[in-house]
Amino acid sequence: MPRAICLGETMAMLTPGGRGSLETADSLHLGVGGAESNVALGLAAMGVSTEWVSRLGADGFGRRIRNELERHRVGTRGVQLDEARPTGLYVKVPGDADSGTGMLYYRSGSAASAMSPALLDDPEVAAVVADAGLIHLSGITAALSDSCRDLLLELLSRPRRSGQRISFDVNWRPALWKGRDSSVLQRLADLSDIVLMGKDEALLAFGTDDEGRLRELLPTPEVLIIKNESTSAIALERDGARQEVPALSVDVVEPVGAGDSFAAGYLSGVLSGLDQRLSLRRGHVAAACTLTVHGDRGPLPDDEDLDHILRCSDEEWA
Ligand code: KDG
Repeated sequence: MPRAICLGETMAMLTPGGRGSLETADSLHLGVGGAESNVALGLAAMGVSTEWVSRLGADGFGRRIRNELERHRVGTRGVQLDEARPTGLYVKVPGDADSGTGMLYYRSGSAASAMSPALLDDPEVAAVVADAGLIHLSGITAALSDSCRDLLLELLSRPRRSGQRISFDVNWRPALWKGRDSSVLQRLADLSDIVLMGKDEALLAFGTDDEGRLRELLPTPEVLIIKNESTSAIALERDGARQEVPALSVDVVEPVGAGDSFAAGYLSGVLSGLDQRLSLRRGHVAAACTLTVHGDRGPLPDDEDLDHILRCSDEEWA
């Protein structure tokens, strides 16, 4: 199976103890969180050989993040250490399904925000990029800094070796785009091969959630994946084919990370040569596993159960 790399910032993640508010919590739980490394962990858990490319502070948080990824069989040879800047931090304040979940970022000036096109000249990074069958990126990186945006533009503009694909998750994060020009997202998405977005994100990032209009705005990618909240996911192929697969109905504990799990499930399906329908189903199963837990990623069914779920009839699925 082709190898994958996921490039983007990962932060130390703090969650109030007892899942209470920051005002009353007397402890903070320390974990690890980042959209692209969540996808890397999900891909590795689904048997895809995966490397994570990024930049961490040369501090305890950075070492912890690196260890955590390696512990889950995600390669880190393309991770640079920054002696001058810290690892980013974010605080996740869980809410209920209605009030949503709060995210507080402490990442401006972080080691990862200093990534630039020069990262691609690092021999280790160049080697993993050259070897990758799939390169997964997200709109979050473009929002971190001008140099991060330029890194994505450079990576996406370079000629790809035959068969190498780029997936791009729009990952709309309004807090990161404040005071920055988000119109670059359309260019980045249109330079990619597989574009993933929520219907709500499409409206906010591209001004429309109409399928036809989105295809007009993004004519180049071989497929656009549009996730319709908890209802369904749609694959719109360049040749006009359309496949819609209903989502699994689950009791949501916390939504953070479910989009990344969906991406990992879907992309692992594509890398294994599954068709759009089965790849979308894989995405839904992985997302459901994450929606039903507090962390950024839920435990997956074993291969046999997963295969059984994927191959069930449409009636059994819905
Ligand atoms: O998708 C989950 C991410 O939102 C979380 O891990 C933090 O990377 C993160 C971000 O930038 O929001």
